[in-house]
Amino acid sequence: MTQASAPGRRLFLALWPDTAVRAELARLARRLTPEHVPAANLHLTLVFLGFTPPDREAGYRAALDGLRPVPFTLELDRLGCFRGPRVLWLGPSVTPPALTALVGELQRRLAACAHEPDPRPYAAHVTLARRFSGTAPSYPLPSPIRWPAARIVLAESRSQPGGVRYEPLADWPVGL
Ligand code: 2AM
Repeated sequence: MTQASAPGRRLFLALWPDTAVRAELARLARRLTPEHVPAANLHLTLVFLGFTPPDREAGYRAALDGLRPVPFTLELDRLGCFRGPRVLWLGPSVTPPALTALVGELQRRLAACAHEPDPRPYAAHVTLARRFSGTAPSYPLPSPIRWPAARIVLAESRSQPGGVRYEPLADWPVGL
């Protein structure tokens, strides 16, 4: 007898780009490598929540109720590679204090729902490519991408035949 898998979905919180920023990120990724991720998948992870049963998801949503992040702008000017997963990423050489504070606040709120924070220090990055076979171009990027934070999204990561897709489930505006 096969056992049904427990219900739940793979979730994360991310800064979601608007159309213009997404287009800029996608243009850069396409220019850098044919192994770029689909434009629709571009985002900046804030907190990875992992596999989440429905009751836990409801708790997370309640804990994030009334979130009012302070506005900030990312200057994405630095390319790098995570060697193990062969990820090519774009990030800020200076992480805005408001972004660090936001990730801290999210972690505090989620800890109340027994979320276990990632023990690694937060590294703000946008994944531009996976299974990247090249060498990251030299730092700094000639023309940084400016990203005024506008929207935080609770997203689901779905594995599909064509590859992984990220589906926004809920969002919170920044600075309203
Ligand atoms: P990435 O930010 O390096 O691309 C959805 O899977 C998002 O959550 C992706 O952005 C992904 O990595 C990030 N992610 C996936 N697994 C993770 C993990 N175990 N720890 C932290 N972030 C993870």
